[in-house]
Amino acid sequence: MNAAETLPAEFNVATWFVDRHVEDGRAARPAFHYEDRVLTYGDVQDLTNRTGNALLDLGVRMEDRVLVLCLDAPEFLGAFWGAIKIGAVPVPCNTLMRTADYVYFLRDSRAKVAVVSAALLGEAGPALGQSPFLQHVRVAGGPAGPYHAYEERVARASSRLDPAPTSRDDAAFWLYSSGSTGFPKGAVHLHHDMVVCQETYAKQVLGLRSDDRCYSAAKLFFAYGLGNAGYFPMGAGAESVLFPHRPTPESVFDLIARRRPTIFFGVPTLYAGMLAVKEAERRFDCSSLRLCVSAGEALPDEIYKRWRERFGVEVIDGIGTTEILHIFLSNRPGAARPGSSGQVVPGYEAIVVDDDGRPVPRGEIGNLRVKGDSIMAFYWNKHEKTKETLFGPWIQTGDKYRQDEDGYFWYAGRADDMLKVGGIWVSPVEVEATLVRHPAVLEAAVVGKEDEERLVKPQAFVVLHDAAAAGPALAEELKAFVKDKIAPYKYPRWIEFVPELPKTATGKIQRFKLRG
Ligand code: 3UK
Repeated sequence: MNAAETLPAEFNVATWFVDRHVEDGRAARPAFHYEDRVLTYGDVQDLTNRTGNALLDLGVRMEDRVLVLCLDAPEFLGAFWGAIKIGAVPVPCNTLMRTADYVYFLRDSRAKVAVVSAALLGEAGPALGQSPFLQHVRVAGGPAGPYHAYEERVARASSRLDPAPTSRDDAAFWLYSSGSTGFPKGAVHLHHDMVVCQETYAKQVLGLRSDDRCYSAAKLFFAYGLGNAGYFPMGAGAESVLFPHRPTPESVFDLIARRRPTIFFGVPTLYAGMLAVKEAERRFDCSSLRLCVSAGEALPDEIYKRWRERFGVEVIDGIGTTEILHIFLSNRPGAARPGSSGQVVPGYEAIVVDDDGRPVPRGEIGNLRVKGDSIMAFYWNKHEKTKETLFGPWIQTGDKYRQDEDGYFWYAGRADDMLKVGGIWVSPVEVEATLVRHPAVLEAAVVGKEDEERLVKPQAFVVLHDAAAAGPALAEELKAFVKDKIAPYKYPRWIEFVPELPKTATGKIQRFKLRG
């Protein structure tokens, strides 16, 4: 699908996902279920318009960035769509990060305004004074501390707002993506990108309809969750269940039983955790589900099989990336090859190439390249990274893949050292750099190791200043040390003390020699 052929040159994507439903008479239909509230499509438009006006009042103009540090809650929807409707650029960010990460996001994006959920102020608060660009903070969903309350300002703003005359190719929003070295990269997405994902994956693979109800354990700030729980159900005029808390296996089952979604979106680690809940199929009514989706890392075929046996519904695995915005290779309901990432989603093209960019013979492993009109325009202020990633209309994802005779794609690892842990990026370099901040540690190397579910978790090999200090107590101390210093999900689940690390002649750690 090419947006230049299907969308008008002047196009504001908020009119497509928000205003269209009200214009077509669906204002009273439920859109979002949040705690014990229901937001109708009319409410979403009202929130969008009021937030847009509140941002205009603060001096936010077209192309200005607005940091969205929000839980899956109404303020996320208001800030995201309100900013887009005035032609500004919302930048949702990961709510699991630490203060230093938020300082970076604020400075790199040069956001003028930040909308922050109150529950995140503890970690984000110290960052808010450290950006020369940030002028205003609005705090939502609880005590605003020294800042103004989002809800109060929104209630005072007008509910009438005309969309800014953006082009279909204007920047609409950014999403940060972590790399193996260096800081996260802001992937710049355009006004047409979400429409492309809606028309391809959501419509043609999920077959999303207005009578569907989506629930995504992956949060809205992830590219995966933003589609699953945000613009996909909105595009279809369907319903979405928002859950602002941590998705544990029990809480997710409970929500499915109470809220009765038709489609559930998870990551392999969560499916494994849910399968470990005894008697879950008897304790929780999951009969509302017509389809389950997995992405973020490869879904082991065992999990696919056990889930179908116990819950009578398929989990279809598909691969997406932040840069491509959503899923471009996917299994189809009823035609899955468990263990594979499925076939190309209609509207995209995918090829496997060698290191010179030439297609490899079918069945051979190479680098995955994808073409489609939802691919980011570029990485913000990362010109070299952009050039390493984009090749004309193609993008190289950094994944190794092989395609079988029937067109199914099989994941064969990463081209870099990056790890996907519970569906979220972990850079070994960052974990290593954190370990060596501990006074007992001389050097460290971090690699991925499969757990008993065949899902990758970080493992650290550590060289100590004093080898005699090695032992379970220090291992636990180092795990706690990492959890305390960087986003906790990055901590090494296993620590091996070793006398030295394998290195090249130039002193570079050879991580591949440590992989089990
Ligand atoms: C890996 C998979 C094997 C792969 C994502 C939108 O995960 C998403 O985006 P990220 O930028 O990570 C992308 C990378 O994750 N990956 C994702 N899914 C799979 N590997 N099988 C899979 N099914 O390395 C890819 O390059 O965080 C974004 C929509 C869905 C998503 N999963």
